[in-house]
Order: sequence, then structure tokens, then C-alpha cells
Amino acid sequence: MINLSRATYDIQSGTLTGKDSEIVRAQRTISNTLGMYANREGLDQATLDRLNYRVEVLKVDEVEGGLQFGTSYLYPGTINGEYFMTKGHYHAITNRSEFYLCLKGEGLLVLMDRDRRWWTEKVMPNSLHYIPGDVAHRLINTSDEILTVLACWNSDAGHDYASIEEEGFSVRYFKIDGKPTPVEQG
Ligand code: M6P
Ligand code: ZN
Repeated sequence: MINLSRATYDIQSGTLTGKDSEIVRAQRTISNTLGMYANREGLDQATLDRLNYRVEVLKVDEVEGGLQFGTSYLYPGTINGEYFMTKGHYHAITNRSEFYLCLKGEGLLVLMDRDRRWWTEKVMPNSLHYIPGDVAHRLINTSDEILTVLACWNSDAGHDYASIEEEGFSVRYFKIDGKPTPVEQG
């Protein structure tokens, strides 16, 4: 017997298609993510209502040995000069790793180890990024188009957002003189 696959994946656009019950879709507006930006002064309602990013993930059981697969769509823009970014996280099971593959757009992958040492990798179409365990990861969109990134990670990894909410990343990226500029944080 030949069965159809559970879902299809459009490698050009990142679109995951399948039964609604099989795909998790989530979106975050700027009002949902505002706390992660350095300067939150003077934002109008239209800015707060803008989409910061959305994700589509194929539903799988979060078991040891499993894999999750999905797409992040990170919108372009800045908040008082700071580029739109994802929340970023460590994995709750700290040794779990992940791949990112950029399909479209341009940006930076910010990585940070437990000693708060940071580095970045340039994200551009076809760039493939390996994120080892115990390394926090966040995407930043430095372009004027949606940054589309496929992600595949251990399905039991979980997300540790709390560490980032408490301590932040040790670098932020601002658009200064039109260019992505790192500003180190304490
Ligand atoms: C990728 C994966 C997901 C993650 C998503 C958004 O698709 O890393 O696990 O949830 O990006 O990133 P974040 O959870 O940091 O907002
Ligand atoms: Zn991750």
C-alpha cells in the first residue's frame, strides 16, 4: 500500500500544507514581543499591531528521539532602530541541537553560550546553520523582506524562554547609518 505523506513542504516559500489538526500555527505581533526590545518609547498602535513573526510546525509527539520541523517567517522592520527579531531561546533539555536553513531573505543568527559569549552567522538564501546544544539562538531580520527559515530540532528539546527574558542576549543589533551594528549588552 502506498500512503500519502502527512504533509507537503514548499521549499521555495516554506509553506507547510497538511490537515489543520497536523500543523501548529502561531503568530506574534509587536505587542506580544515588545518586552524584548531595548527602547519601547513612543510606539503607535499601528506599530504594536504589526506582525513580528509567525511559525508553522508539523505536529509530532515530543518524545526522546523525535524531530520537529517547521518554518519561521520573520517580518522586516525596526523598533526604535532595533531590527525585528525572534524571542530566542535555549532548549529546555540543554543538550538538544537544531538546524536552521534559510529559504529567503537576509539576516543574522545570533548565538550565545552559557558564559554569555556571543557570535553571529550571516543568514541568506541556502545558508545552513547548526545550533549545538546549550547555545541560545535568535534570528534577526536585517533586510526589507520576510526572512524565511526552515528549522528542524529534537522534538523533546522544549524552549527555555525564561533565561532570555531574565538576562537577555549579550548583544543587540541596531540599524545605524543604514547598517546592522552590534551593541554589546551587560
Ligand atoms: C524555529 C524553531 C522553533 C521556534 C521558532 C521561533 O522555528 O527554533 O523552535 O519556536 O523558530 O523562535 P522562538 O521560539 O525563539 O520565538
Ligand atoms: Zn531552538
